[in-house]
Amino acid sequence: MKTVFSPLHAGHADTFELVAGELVPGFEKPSRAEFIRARVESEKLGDILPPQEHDLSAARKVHASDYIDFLSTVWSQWQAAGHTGPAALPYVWPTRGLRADRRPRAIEAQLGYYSFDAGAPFVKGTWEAVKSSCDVALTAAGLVNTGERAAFALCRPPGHHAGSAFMGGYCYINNAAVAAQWFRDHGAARVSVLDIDYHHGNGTQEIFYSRADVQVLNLHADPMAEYPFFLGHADEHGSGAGQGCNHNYPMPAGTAWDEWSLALEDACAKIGACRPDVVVVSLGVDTFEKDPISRFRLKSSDYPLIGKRIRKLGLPVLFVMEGGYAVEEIGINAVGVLTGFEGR
Ligand code: SP5
Ligand code: ZN
Repeated sequence: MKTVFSPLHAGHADTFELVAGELVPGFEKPSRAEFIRARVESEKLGDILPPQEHDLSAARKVHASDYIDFLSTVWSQWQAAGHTGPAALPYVWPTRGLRADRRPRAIEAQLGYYSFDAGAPFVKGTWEAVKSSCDVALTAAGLVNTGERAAFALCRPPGHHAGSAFMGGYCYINNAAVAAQWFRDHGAARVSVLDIDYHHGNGTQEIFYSRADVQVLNLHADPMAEYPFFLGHADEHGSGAGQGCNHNYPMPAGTAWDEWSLALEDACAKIGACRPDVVVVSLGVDTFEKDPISRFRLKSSDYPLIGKRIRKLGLPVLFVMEGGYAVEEIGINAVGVLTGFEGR
């Protein structure tokens, strides 16, 4: 299987996030992508290709155009405002009781207007990394569309928490959603997005919630107890034309392969029933037992079994990298899914 990777991810570095009332170095750091790339090489998964540059029209099909414009100008606006902090972060949001129909000029306010948490920091190289991550997904989608059985988009930063007009949870552009839409626009009648990251892919769900042409399935930690908290319950089935096309599998802390694999089995049956032309897998490996911010208990030996089950669908597959923060093992686990898919 071919991998698409961009070195531009590395400019999104030295970020910060709030953990338990303290600003700490971001868990979503450059070494994540480097460990995965190294494992792709050492396992001889296949060629590693640079992304082709795409314009932003594909991203604008799932994101509001003003949101994409905002992302591309955050850093220059932040600089122009004279801010000197190490990262641009929001601290105020138009929640219930405030007005969301007016977008203030101040960059501090725009950061809150276009986000749902303080988990998507901006530094100097963030936009270039975000743009390249989207290019990586689109380039890998192109490989699948021209006959590859599967491809690996080694995206960084990740994307599944980003919605039509908001960032959050380390995510800016929803790479998997952009790719799913791209498949729709390039011959696929139906697409399934299977999200196996530990956290619910609230952005992907929001983007496709009322659509029948993109099925969305999420296996994740129960939002009653875990981030992103405000979406991802089992009773969210889609709306309007999309009724019945969204499936959530919230699971408790401590979930291991025996239970997790039952959810995967059910999700795969629903994908089979949908008969999509292609499957996009939002591949997070923060379900790992040693993940520093998560509470599932998958083992490294479980990841190839995930790939093996996805292979059994008998469909073209685009793997899009999402989360995973146990940096030492992230390559073993992510590439384990891919070698499992390839039957080795
Ligand atoms: C793509 C992805 O996996 N995004 C995850 C965003 C999670 N943000 C909330 C992190 C909460 C961290 N809690 C730390 C507990 C440390 N013991
Ligand atoms: Zn995650």
